[in-house]
Amino acid sequence: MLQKLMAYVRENRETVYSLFRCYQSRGKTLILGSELWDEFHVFCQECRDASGLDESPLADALKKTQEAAVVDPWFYLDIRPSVAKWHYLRYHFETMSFEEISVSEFLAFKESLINNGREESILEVDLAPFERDFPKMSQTRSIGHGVEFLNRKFSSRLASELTKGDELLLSFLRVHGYRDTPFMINNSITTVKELRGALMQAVEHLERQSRGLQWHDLEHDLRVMGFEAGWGRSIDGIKKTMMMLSDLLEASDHQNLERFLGRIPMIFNMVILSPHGYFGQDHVLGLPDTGGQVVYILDQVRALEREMKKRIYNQGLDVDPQILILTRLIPEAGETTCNQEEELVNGTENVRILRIPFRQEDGSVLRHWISRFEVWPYLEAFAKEAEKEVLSRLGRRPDLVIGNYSDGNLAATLLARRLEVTQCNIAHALEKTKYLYSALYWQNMEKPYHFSCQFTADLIAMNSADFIITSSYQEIAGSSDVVGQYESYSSFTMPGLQRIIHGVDVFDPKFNIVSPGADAEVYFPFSEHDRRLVGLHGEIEQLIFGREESDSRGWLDDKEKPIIFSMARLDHIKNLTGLVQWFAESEELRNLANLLIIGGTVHPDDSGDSEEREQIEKMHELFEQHDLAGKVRWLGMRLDKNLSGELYRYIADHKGVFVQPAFFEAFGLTVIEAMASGLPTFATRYGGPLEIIEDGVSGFHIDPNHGARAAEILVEFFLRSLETPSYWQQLSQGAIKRVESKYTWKRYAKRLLSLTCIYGFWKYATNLERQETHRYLEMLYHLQFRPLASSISHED
Ligand code: UDP
Ligand code: LCN
Repeated sequence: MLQKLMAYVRENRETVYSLFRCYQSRGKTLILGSELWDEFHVFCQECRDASGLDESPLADALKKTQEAAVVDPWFYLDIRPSVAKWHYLRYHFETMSFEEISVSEFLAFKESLINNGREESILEVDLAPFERDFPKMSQTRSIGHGVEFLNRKFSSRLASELTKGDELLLSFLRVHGYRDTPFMINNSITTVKELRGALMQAVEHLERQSRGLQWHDLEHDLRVMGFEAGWGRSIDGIKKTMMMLSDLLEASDHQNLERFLGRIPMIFNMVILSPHGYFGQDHVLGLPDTGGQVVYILDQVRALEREMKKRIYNQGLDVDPQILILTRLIPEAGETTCNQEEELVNGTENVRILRIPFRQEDGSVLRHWISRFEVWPYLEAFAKEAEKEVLSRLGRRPDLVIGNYSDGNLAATLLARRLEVTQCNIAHALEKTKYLYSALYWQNMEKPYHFSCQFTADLIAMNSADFIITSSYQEIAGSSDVVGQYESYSSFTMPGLQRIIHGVDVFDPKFNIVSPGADAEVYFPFSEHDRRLVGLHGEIEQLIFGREESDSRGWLDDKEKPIIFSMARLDHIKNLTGLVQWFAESEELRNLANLLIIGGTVHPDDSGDSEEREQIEKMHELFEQHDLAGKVRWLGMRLDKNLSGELYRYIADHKGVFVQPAFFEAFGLTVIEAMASGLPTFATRYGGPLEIIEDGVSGFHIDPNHGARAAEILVEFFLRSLETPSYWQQLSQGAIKRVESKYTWKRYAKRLLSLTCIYGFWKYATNLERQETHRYLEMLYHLQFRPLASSISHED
């Protein structure tokens, strides 16, 4: 692409000059890709000499440009020709030269725009040199499938270095055990040759035994041959695991290796960190900073415990797995249980929420909720206290530490390094792409958001994790026209603080897509009548069709119309007010349907969150401006899961739809909940929903920046469903099938456990340790992050 572009610019000097001048004349120093593109069209129409320009390599490049920066005599561009690939270029107005430049030069130019043309000396962060020998993927379609790549890459290496590979497997078998009990093999097997012989002897022995026998009937004989527990419970299971290993010793094959590793007992307990927000089981969803992450973790631990128990049982062991969720203790916790130190998670045997307070510098406990943007000074002490708690609870190191969101991932980094255990990160939502120019103009946003801390913490945690799981491909590398959330960390600048040359590499095999599910006990199709909670219908009807009361605004006059439903935290990014506005501005839509919104509270004074307060006020303004009472009902309340599950279905009974209008949604649990219930769903095309929904088959994509078009899509759907009632059914079925086939917690738990085993093995067997990177990150933590964090606690 670059060569063709350069040639075009050389051969069409005048047209290119006029076009770039036209951009310059607009007087903006930073121009977004979409603005460049709009302007380009106007130029093509207005300029007589521009024939052929709209199909030229320059048009192609501008279409793929994310951003341009202009200050006379320069015009800088960053072009993203395809997912996760970048080129940086600059044009000189006087010489008309056009050349490729380094990312560092591009970022330095952007800094100079903020610093009034001054060049500054700045810390350049570059992780690339530390990872030079690390295996990386090259194809964009491999992104998010890191484990498959590692398996292919290393198993062939294992096979080519045969004896070394076999010895590795042997020594790996030796490291397993629980407390003082060894698993798999004992000291009587010391060489690969002995292992091969013992396996052959054991399999022959098992073939002579009767089929119903179990490990404890066989353990005496097998122990003499050199085997310990862990191979399986039933005789067939034990034999199968042994034969798998024999096959592997004969010829390494990555699929067999993956299956074999999944059978080795490696995971008995886990620690999950989620410090911010209100982490509780009741009355928390919808509170500030408290949404999908809490739902995700509570469903995740139930599924993980189930799967861990199943695996441990099948491995023939009698160990009860334990999972600890570490969160923040909030003494002034309102009607939530976040002031309790410990809680057993409902529906589990051994999963506990442990709450550890945030402490001030003098050791006193911080008593009230603070926003997720202000947690940074408290995390180090939190992680230290967590470490003590974990070791005393488990009596050993955990097998896996999982961090959640930026703060949990940083705490996980601190904990995993100290305990020397495997670290997994889950971002849920990265803030960086949510706010325009959040890095470049960080200084203007520092007071409310403290992005200096958050983005530094993100960089440290992302690079420190052994593996990262994401809910979608989108999250890592976006799409052909939208930059991925992780990708946005590959290079960026925060003037006056740091210039990130190479921060995160999305081609790193640490990235794996493991999508969450919707709790199938709660969110099931409306057509499953026997399971329905009809007892809740009175309450639901009251919620939907009741009068305006202290926790609601508006009511619905026409009960016959289908309902457009949306439910979310009342954050700016969720754009619930946008949806109300589209609805208000489309007469056709108002004639066809009612609108029901659940989110936040209707009283601004009840909210401690500034963004939420702003949205509440905006919502009231919309009601007044467009006279929405009678057509829109807004419930400022939080529903428990069973009630919301039945509410989705109730709305489906009446041929309603669900809309998720967010400016950006990292994944979107409400989207899969609504779909699992059978609601045709219309969701934002920015983020996870683009991948969850197949447009026109299992729902519809809408663009939150083009509200009128989104309203039209809804109108078209309702009209078509009126004409052909089976159309609604078709979309409803499509939605249900999509969730059943792709988004289940069972699938999630299996995959996460097998990833943990596989990364554990490769970390042991190769130099995946990344020691150099860790040393560099330690410096970044101490010299950059800590002073930034401590400056927050000294703010007035
Ligand atoms: N939720 C809820 N009541 C509310 C708002 C949200 O039960 O008033 C639940 C919703 O059902 C979903 C989660 O909170 O399970 C929100 O997750 P999502 O991924 O959609 O968004 P997030 O809040 O994490 O950004
Ligand atoms: C946070 C978000 O913003 C959502 O998009 C996700 O669905 C949720 O976390 C769970 O991962």
